Amino acid sequence: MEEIYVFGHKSPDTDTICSAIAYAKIKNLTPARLGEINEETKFVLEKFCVEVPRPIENVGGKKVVLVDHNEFQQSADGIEKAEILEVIDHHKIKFSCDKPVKFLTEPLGSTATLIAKYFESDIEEIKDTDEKKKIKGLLLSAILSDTVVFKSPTTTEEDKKIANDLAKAVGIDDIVKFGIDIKKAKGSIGGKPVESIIMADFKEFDFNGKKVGIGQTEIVDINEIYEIKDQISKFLENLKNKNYEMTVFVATDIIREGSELFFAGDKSKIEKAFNTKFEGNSVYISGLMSRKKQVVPNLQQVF
Ligand SMILES: [Mn+2]
Repeated sequence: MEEIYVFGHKSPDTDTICSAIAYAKIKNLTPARLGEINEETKFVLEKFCVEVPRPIENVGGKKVVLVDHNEFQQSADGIEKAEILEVIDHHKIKFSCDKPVKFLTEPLGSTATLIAKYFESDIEEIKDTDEKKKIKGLLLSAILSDTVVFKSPTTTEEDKKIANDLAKAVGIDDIVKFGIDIKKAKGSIGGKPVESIIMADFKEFDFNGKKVGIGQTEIVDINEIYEIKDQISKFLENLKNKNYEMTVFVATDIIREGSELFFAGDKSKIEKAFNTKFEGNSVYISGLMSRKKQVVPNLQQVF
């Protein structure tokens, strides 16, 4: 039988990887990834004894299911020539396809929430209890990761309810502690090259024909970022000059619940987008947690 590949976006995060694996297990498909997994995802896969999905490069001519993304810019090479069977996603929609496609979307905190919600009965029907526990553990981890342990403004009551049900099923009593453990697994950024800190979770957007790149990292101590402030600004500037109208980096302190926002590009645009003054190339914005819900729409509006 011809293989059907399930994968999420480039620079994969925990929601992308775990949603791909979980959906593949539920529907007997082949999970795949676009790029290396991060430390946080590695922690989750090890915790539930699940293998890292195989990498996939060009998907031209292949049958595919997209999870956790729908923009071709964030997808695999050759996606224009792939046969897209399904999309399951919680991001803004920028998708078109010349054939009918199954498209499942809701503004929930994670793709994993959508999978847990709409495929609950398929999951319950799985006979192998070990396999069922793995699926639920992965979905739980992805929800906690993508909602930043329910602190992100993208979090809904449904995310919380579904996560709590999943936690019960896999035997995790303290869901918040488990969530912080997942986030901490990303580890300290100390000593890591600036490039890997910024590019580990980096997405490209097309705002009115202008290419904007936005990276994000989540940390438990923002001071680590202040120590490498100048290097970050320099890297963003070089990156912008190569390929972008603007580059942005969002360093989110998950304990303080705010972000230091860095940029390279037109200062008046970003000041207008966030209605704030930048000292140099960055500013701390309290309550800023979500690229998808806060950074992207604000920037898109000024472009
Ligand atoms: Mn997601």
